[in-house]
Amino acid sequence: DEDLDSAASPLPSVSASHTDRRWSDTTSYAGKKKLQSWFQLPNGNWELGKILSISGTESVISLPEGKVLKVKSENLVSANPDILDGVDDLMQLSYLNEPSVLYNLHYRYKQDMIYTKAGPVLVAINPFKKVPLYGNYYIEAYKSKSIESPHVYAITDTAIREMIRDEVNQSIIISGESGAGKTETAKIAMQYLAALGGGSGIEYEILKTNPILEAFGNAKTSRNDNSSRFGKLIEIHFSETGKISGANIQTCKMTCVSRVVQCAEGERAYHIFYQLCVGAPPALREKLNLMSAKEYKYLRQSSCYSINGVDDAEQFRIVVEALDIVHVSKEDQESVFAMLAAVLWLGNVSFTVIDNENHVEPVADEGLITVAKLIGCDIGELKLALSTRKMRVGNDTIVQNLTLSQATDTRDALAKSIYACLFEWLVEQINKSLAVGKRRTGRSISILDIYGFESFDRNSFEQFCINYANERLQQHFNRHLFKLEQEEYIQDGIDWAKVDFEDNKDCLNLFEKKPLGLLSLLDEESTFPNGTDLTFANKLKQHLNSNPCFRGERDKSFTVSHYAGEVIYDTTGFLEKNRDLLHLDSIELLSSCSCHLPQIFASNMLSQSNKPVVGPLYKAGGADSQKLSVATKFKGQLFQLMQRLESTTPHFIRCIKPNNFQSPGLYEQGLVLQQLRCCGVLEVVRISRSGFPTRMSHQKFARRYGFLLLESVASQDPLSVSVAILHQFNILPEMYQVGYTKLFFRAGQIGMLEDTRNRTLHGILRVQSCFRGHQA
Ligand code: AOV
Ligand code: MG
Repeated sequence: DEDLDSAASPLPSVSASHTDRRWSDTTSYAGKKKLQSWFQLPNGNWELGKILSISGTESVISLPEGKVLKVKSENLVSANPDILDGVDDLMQLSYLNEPSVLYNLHYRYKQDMIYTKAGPVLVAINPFKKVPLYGNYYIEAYKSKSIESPHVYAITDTAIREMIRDEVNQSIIISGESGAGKTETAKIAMQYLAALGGGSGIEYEILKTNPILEAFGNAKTSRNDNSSRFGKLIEIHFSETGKISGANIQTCKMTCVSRVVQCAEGERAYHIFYQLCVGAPPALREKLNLMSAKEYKYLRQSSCYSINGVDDAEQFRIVVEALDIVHVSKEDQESVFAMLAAVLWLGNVSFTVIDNENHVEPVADEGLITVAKLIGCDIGELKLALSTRKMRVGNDTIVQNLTLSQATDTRDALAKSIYACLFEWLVEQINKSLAVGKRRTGRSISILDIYGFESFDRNSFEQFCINYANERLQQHFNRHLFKLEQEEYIQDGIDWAKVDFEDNKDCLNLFEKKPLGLLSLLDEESTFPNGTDLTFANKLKQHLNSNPCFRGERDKSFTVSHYAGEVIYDTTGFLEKNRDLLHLDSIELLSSCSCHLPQIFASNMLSQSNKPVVGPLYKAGGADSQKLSVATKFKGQLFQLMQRLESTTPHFIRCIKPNNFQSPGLYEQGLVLQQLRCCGVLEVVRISRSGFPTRMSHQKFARRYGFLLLESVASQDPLSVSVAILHQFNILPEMYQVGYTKLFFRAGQIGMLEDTRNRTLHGILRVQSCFRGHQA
């Protein structure tokens, strides 16, 4: 028998074997003879084997089913002792390698312990079933710290405490692939915050924004039955007393709402359409001339109308109740539903050819008549808006008839615009209702929940935008957990061995570089009247082939190497979706309507210039600013979101999807590993373990804990006070480092001091109140 340590080398991707070994050496387990080791099966999964013997470079191991194998020793990876099974924090593992991490997460997952810490990051594995971890009992337990195991509640509690302690705004940033559980996690965090209370029911109102935004912004995709199609940052404001005083929601608008008019098989349009169709009470049905979902062409494109286990009618009642609570009046609610019905009926508008040049006009059937009634416009004007376009020639305005495909595009563009405006308007109403905050302290906790990374069989403009957003988010994660962290050590003169991490700046560059990046080239091609998806694809291949993250593909496709994997994009429809043209004729139609929502939409479109408007009638000067493309606007919104986050202390939650079937209990090692790898979870643990995650300036430290000193220090400078505190509390030298401006601590060290401080303060308060009691 020889020492197994040298035989067992970690996998390349977790390499850095020097540091690995250093860690193992610091544990009591190190040096003892290991009996267990990980062995990788041909299918890629890892099995725990018992080592029977070792001779030279070969080992004999026995696998659980009794199979005995002779393997190369170098293919074995150290396993942790049983005593470490299921540790709360991956930082506690003696051997930090991929199979050990996978095993530990699975060990916990099997017992419904879906949360595990990876240093500062909370890893959440989607259970795809109800787990008994939530509700008031647990909220109270986490508040009083009688439970300490990792949880969304715990991380939210930390955010609250740090907001109060450091007087810095906090953010909870949730990431993960589509269907990994981000939106559910965001709601769980909100639940914990809401339990802090606020008065006047504001906390209840905040919770009720969820069913509304999900109804209008989520849809069933092939990855997730309740997939968010918009990004959301909810900022919750606090009063001096630590109660909720208000909130604000900022959305990164649905990249394009093409799902309204176009939907893949097996997927659905936004939930609210189906909820309305089955849930509207009889009087409303009659008023809106509602039919069942199957009767609407927009919804009929996919034969999927319902979702397993979801009662759309019941959801409709929940949405209506929520709208009541966020103070959307009954009258406004009816207008909202009328807009939805108008969108559906627009899809049923059909056209007939009126001349031999294939020009068309809408058929004056139930569809057309109902749309006119619902938005409150003249049938004749609606007909004209859908089938003609005004052109200016010299000083004259001429009217041009549209062909069938032009008219269909015009109709669909109108439907999409109405829906997009409606969503925006709703968010605005919700924000008005949540802005009740009396005296604002400026303190807040923000929760970020966006659409997760997506890779389908066919990926279009929507995936392109979503994955770009995720790339940005990943950069934020990298910056905070790797770059800034390490820069801070170096700046403060701390002895530090650098840890490498996967940087995604090449990929971000591919998107953002000017003038030769994906976004710039897309915008450029979109402004060319003769630009097509094919010319766009060719331009990409011509200019970007040297970027390591880009690869041109056959036909009109290209591949991007994202941090989370390669995705092939099909450029079909890219230009049209990016232009997202709405003719001025359509806007004029909306502004001529007698109903108030269409009027608001029209004026928003014109004033915010957030809608590219085409047509000869727009005023000179305004023209260019109105031509912002969808991708550019999206980038702008994304940057705004990220900017808000920049000034906050981030808390990261990484959601992991254990299988692609939305199925409980199924834990696919390969899939989990791929997600752990691409978001750098192991590297985070490595940095945290060798690093000093807690830090405090000398001044602050002296101020906060100085009063605990038994002997007053002669010299009053903060550094001496700090050092005296460290000595008095016997904090071991390897547990902290003294930097030029700050003290750096290893994880968990400050907790003990905080406890002592709280106990002491508590004692003082008790003495004081006893004293007052005596006086009374
Ligand atoms: P996502 O937000 O990450 O996807 P969701 O939060 O919508 O994913 O989660 C998908 C589904 O997983 C939910 O509808 C639940 O059925 C289940 N789920 C997630 N977390 C939990 C939990 N903690 N407990 C029980 N079930 C859960 V996307 O929005 O597609 O990126 O764009
Ligand atoms: Mg979501």
